[in-house]
Amino acid sequence: MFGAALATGPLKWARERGLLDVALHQIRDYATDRHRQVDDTPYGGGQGMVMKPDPLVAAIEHAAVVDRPRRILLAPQGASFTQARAEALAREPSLLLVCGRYEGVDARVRAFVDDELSIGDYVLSGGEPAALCLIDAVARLLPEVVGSFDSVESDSFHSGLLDATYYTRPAEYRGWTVPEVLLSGNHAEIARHRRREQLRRTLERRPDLLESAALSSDDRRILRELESGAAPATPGRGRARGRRA
Ligand code: 9D3
Repeated sequence: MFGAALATGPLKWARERGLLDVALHQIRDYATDRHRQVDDTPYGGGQGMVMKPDPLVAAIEHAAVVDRPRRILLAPQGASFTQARAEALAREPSLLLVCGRYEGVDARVRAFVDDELSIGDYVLSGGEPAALCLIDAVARLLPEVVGSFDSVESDSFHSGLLDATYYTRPAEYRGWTVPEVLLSGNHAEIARHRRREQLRRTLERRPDLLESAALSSDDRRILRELESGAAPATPGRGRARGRRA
């Protein structure tokens, strides 16, 4: 599951340059019984299986000996993994990501980790895809990994707003046009247009983000204007507006 993801794009690039090192440990390798069993039936009954503490903690302790990593259990009941968490984890010299399977892990394993994190409110079949999301989000914040510091700075979630809309050639595609202002070459106008688009989309799609976004007094004025439904001077935004007759 990890092979292709770690061998593609920025993760591959970072590993080739020694900026990122990922070691994989197979929990079953730490099982000591004849059947190499890592799971068992839950005390108290119920369906499904629970990961036994012993092979899992043995794996954690084996993996943790060298560089004293921050130990993170990926779990549906964990705290939300956010961009702020990614930024904090990117400052850690080393991370140990523990991936569970089955219905969950024996509750006593929690005493052997520092944090429990979830990537969102949906059900995965294990912690591995969540660990890959975490690795991707954290690795791209490492110094020198993403080409320019600028592109990280301007990312959505840095400002706390959604991205503006983007367009590339052709200027007209199947009757759909590009907002005039983007073709104008007027960079101040373009910056204003993009900020307005960010605010408009965030208000429309993720109003919850506005509560913690870094907003200027100009932004607040634009938001009041958008909320009052005042027709903005924003060509090309919808089908009716942007499409040629
Ligand atoms: C909350 C669902 N549980 C009760 C029905 C069972 C359960 C489902 C899926 C227990 C573990 C799992 C496996 N998921 C993860 O290990 C997991 C996860 C996820 O499912 N969603 C979001 N983030 C994460 S991080 C690890």
